Amino acid sequence: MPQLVLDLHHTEADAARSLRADVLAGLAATPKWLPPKWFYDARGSALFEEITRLPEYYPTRAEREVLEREADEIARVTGAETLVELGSGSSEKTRLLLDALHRQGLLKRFVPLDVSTSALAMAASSIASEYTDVEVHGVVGDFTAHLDAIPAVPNRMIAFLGGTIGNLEPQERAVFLRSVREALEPGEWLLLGADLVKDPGVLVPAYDDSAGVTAEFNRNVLHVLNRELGADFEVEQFEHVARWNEGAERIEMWLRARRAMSVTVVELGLHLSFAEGEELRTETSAKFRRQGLADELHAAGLALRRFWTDDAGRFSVALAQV
Ligand code: AVJ
Repeated sequence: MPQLVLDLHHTEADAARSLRADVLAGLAATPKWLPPKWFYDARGSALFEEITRLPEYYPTRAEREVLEREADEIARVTGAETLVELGSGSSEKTRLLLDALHRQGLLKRFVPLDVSTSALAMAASSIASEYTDVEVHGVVGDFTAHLDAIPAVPNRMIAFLGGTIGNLEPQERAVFLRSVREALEPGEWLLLGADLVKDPGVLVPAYDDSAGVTAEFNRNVLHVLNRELGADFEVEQFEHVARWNEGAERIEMWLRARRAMSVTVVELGLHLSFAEGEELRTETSAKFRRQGLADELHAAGLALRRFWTDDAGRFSVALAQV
């Protein structure tokens, strides 16, 4: 029987508290906004999986191309014995890394960290049953708060894939990268997937697909608020908007009120109104350049050692060392 351990640093009650705080702060602001982490209930996670298979959404395929090509090199350069994965997700790309580390006789331990207990338990148990000689130590936690819960064992690599780093604001990114640096010992590694700046003619359709899946994904956050907080958003009265913010070099997703509306959030005692055409920001997805990433890593005490992109130069995987 493989060894499987789960540590809880984040409960349903913590999640409920932080949802309330986020909604109170975001819906009181001008313009209104919500953090993208609340997209991912069961339906939102399924919609995101569907997004990763859309013809317009290149990041998942581009990152997989890099990992397929470079996984052995990543294992050779890092010599990592423990792979820590932040936001463990579907773990299909994780397997490329686990396999490479395993082939080279390095892999001792896998540490998936995710806010969702159910997603984590599923990922952890399927890896534990497939890699029977590997210890699986799952951590239920928030990657912006619980990196200190990563077990203190030698030769670790933290993988943060998918481009999720882009969801953080520059200041949040600086704090996050610092906390990665602080969780690691000198010589240990960060493997970072980051989407790159490119033609808005490619970027915008990736966030506004012709099948309308991203539109459903975007509106899903309102379903989450209706269910979790007793809100009464008329979800279909909000139109999906994706636009490229040239100055900030980021994609933004918004929900635009088709007409004037009032909304009550019963559990927060909150009444709000939307003017016709008013927009609520639901996600920012920053896009990067090699030098900017190197600078941000350096500012956090991390040195960029390798930098790869897919053949089309759309998406990057960076390997940095403390
Ligand atoms: C999972 C945060 C990387 O920003 O591309 C996909 C989420 N949003 N389509 C991204 C997302 C709209 C995705 N990340």
